[in-house]
Amino acid sequence: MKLDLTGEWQFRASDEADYRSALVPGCQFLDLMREGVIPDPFVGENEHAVRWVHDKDYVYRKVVDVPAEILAYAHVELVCTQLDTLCHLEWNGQAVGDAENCHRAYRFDVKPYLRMGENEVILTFFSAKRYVEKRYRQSPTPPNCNGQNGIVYIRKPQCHFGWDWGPVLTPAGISGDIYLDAWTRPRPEAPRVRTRPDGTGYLVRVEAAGADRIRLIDPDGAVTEALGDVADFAVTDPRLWWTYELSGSREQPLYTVEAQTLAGEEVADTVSCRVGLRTITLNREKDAYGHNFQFILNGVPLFIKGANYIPPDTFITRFDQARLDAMLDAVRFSHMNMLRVWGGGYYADDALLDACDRRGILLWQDCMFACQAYPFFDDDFRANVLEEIAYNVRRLATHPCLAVWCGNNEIEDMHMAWAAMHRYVEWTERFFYHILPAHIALYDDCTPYTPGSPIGSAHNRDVGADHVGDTHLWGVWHGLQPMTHYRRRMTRFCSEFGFESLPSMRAIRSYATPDRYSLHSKVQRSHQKCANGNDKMLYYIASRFRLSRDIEDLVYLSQVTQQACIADATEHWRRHKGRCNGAMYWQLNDCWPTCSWSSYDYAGQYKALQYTAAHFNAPLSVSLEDVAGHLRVHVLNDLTTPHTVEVEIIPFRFDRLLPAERIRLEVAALSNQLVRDMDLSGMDPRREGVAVRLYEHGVCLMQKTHLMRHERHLALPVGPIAIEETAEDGRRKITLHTEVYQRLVMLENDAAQPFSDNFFDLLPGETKVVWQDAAATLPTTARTVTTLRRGPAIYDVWAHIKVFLSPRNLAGAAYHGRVPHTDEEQP
Ligand code: BMA
Repeated sequence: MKLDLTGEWQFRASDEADYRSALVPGCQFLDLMREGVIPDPFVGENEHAVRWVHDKDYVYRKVVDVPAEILAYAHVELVCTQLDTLCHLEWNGQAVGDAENCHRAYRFDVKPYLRMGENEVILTFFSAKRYVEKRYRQSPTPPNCNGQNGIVYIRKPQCHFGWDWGPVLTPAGISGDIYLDAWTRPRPEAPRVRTRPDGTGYLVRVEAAGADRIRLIDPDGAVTEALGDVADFAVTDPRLWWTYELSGSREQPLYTVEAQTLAGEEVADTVSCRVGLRTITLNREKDAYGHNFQFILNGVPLFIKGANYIPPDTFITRFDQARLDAMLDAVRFSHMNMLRVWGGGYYADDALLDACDRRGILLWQDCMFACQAYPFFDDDFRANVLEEIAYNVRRLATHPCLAVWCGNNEIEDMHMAWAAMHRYVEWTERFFYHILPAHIALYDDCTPYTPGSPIGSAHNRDVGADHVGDTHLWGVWHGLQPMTHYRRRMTRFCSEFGFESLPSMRAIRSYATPDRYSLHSKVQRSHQKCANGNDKMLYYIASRFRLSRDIEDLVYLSQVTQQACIADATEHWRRHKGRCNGAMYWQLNDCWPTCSWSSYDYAGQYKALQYTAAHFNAPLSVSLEDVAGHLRVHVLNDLTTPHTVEVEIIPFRFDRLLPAERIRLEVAALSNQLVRDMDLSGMDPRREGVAVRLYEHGVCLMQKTHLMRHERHLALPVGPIAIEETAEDGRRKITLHTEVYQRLVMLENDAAQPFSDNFFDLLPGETKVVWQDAAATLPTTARTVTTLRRGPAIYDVWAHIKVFLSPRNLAGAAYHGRVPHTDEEQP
């Protein structure tokens, strides 16, 4: 029997006498906001004004009415699925235990302290910030480049202490479920399930200690069952789990496993999980280019297209199913087949895992260690994290979406900084190369493991090299390299690369008033956590466009610059599929409204990148490569079937179309094909371009444009875009028409829902229809490169110079701009 204890609680700072009302799950910040004690920390510069909150301890209290029937059970435990973080628990004034790890559940025996009727439960949360400061004073760790030193001592999302995209707001409280769990008869353990192909079928092996009966229920509800606590099920007609792009279906088939105890004929207890039938491996074999880094799903080599996922809210408990669904709709919209759950936040929670299982999105799961030296030599620390790992591996292992366990984020990348602390380096190797994989294998011996990201050929060897492992490439942005830099990198798998942009105006309006919109205002600067981030953004924008001082123009300019960079790199790596097998940009989402590398902002708005990713990630796609005055047109097919497509190549002047060419071809399964190599030397680079359309069954799948100069050097014509809006089947139909070429058209209106396409070019004479699932109250408007309010030219020049005046930027350029030396001969 369970008694839910979430809902209304009381709380107070430990130095106050009176309780206020609280909501669980939640945290002290949300409760203080609800009670009107603090303003919203996301607004203005409030983040700084509410810092005092971290310094205090908080007491959470609830009076629980315990019914007599619970007392009749032999065992009663208080279960907390997530406590954030340092917590002392009391039941009716008696200490029942302590918690110190936010990444695992805790169970406390409260049976001896229970009484019928009114009971009082008190959880005291101690300041994580003060604790970390104290531990650091006692025993300093190597410096943290992302905020407060010593945060490695606490097992809590490391980004709570600030990151280069996140605020310093350190929540404390009951952030998961909390309930009383009462039972008498022994219950089955959570089933451990292994699935493997067996001839044409699948074998499903289930072990569930303590179970009397195990059942397997197929996706249609047909039940097979076996008595005992171990069962082997032969599935003769398996319905395989695929990513949605390969399944062509929005829902993946899931099988349910139930482990039951029986009382005679009756079922006493059931523990269940959902599984998928699939194999996933990470191929790291030697090949012509070094060593591969390639995910293989059901025998099919994948090109991974995806992004890095950070905690979707600083105050995580308010990220609900509706927001998760909207975010994963964006992931599907942009044809991503994998998300990387980054190591400075939380392990994927059950809602994310279930949704990715259903939708067919793979997850790369980092263990929660990021960018720092952790004290693995400390026995208590190690015991604590191994407990956390065991808990999460058991929780995640049965999920078909789980593609890889990864030891950490960027720890090997940081060793330079620890030169004087050999003990850390030694133990980092011991932990991530030996202890951790052995520990994971105790609970999951099926999922691939990689010690860290990025990874080289061995510990601290070839990290960041192109012939082996995965890479985090920051030559563009942190390294100030030109946006085409990534074309020089032939990485085997790029698990991070990124470019910052401003969030939507919807997000900006949520934290700044119009008089504070300027990038130089204190508010905007406090919503930009990357050192010199705004300067870098302007620097890159000015390399392509003329700058504007208008914030709405800057939102547009930063977003179109971002999408161009990520599109160019991703398409380059996709064109070299087989050698490179994945491009996951940094980062999908935000934890608060901010300027960052995300494509999906905190307000749930798609940036230009989210829209463009729908084209550059599409499994059937056209890619335009410019090489020395030539344009190469490629068709990319990541699907397991051949496709007959038509490619239309349309040269155009900015005021009219020139004669086009249409090519029909069959592109084989899982392959790329070069369709045309065009010499562009006869074209006028300032007034002409080439558009390429990809058709299948007569339907235009996408259109891309190649221009020979950056926008600032083009003689773009100015002309109106006619916009007509009608309602059709409850959706908004937006019809656009133009007589002249329009570059990078951004549609805007006051509805929150995304458009079916945005940030596209319109050719002279083109009519295009865009859909939106919404009823906006104001008409849709279009912004293009020619509608921007250009600032003085000196502004562009200054943007170029200013970036190089910062020693920090120069150091970044030297470090990130290099191409690492490789020990191994490259072919
Ligand atoms: C990466 C990440 C993050 C960071 C991002 C942007 O390398 O792993 O730590 O936020 O770069 O700098």
